[in-house]
Amino acid sequence: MRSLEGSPIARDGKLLVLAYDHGLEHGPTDFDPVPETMDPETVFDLATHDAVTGFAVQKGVAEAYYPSYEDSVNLVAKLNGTSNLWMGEYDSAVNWSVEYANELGADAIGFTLYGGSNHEVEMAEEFAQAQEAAREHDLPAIMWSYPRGQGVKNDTKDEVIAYAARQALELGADVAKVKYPGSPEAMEWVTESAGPVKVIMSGGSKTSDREFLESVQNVLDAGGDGLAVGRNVWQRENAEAMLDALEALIFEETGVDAALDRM
Ligand code: FBP
Repeated sequence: MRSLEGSPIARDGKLLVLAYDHGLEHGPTDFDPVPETMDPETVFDLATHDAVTGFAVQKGVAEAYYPSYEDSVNLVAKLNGTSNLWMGEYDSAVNWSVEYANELGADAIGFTLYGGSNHEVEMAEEFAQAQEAAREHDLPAIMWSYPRGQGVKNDTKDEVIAYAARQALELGADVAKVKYPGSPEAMEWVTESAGPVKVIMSGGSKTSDREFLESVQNVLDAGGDGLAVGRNVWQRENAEAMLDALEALIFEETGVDAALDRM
């Protein structure tokens, strides 16, 4: 495991990764709620907020926009990804190498693993190569650990998410990004399963301000280390205010009510 001490993608040991790979993973309809977010610059500008410790994008967006933001944004190079048009068993194409991500100025790599998919073996082998290359460049590896596919009946069940967190530890990730398992008790089991690996929650589809902040608080209370979030930030008209609230909650430990007052 690589310690995140000294890495810009963590602040006081906590992470707030803003994710913006949805144009590939879901398609442009994700930008409908706030049409300006179709323009990557709009979301890159959000990623300059102090609360954001890393910004996760795919290669093409990084190539086109990161050179203008390299002084103000920490790049998480999301190395694999697949469109929603793919109808086969869950899989994720590796779209760029760690070497190229490093050349573009990446501060960390991001990699999806679909445990339970019929393609799990190939994906784990690809992760092994990426993880070892990341070690050579001293880049932390964040695993989007999402059990899905033929072997997985319920991808939000506590034992499935604890397994996802454990898989991240076993395979050498530094951070595991997992779905919230539904209760603080289940989340505690998930963070214990990950050992020293940092566990961050996947944001999910947009919910109310309070509901979303309470789920983040539950993750922190259960020993989690923050959040990787897309839609729950940039699908809001007041995305900056939500980042203000998340900064209060995650880094200043204010609790939900005081965080809501920042909005
Ligand atoms: P959200 O906070 O919007 O869920 O984004 C996190 C993320 O992991 C993105 O990186 C990715 O594009 C998306 O979720 C995938 O969502 P799903 O596969 O669950 O539909």
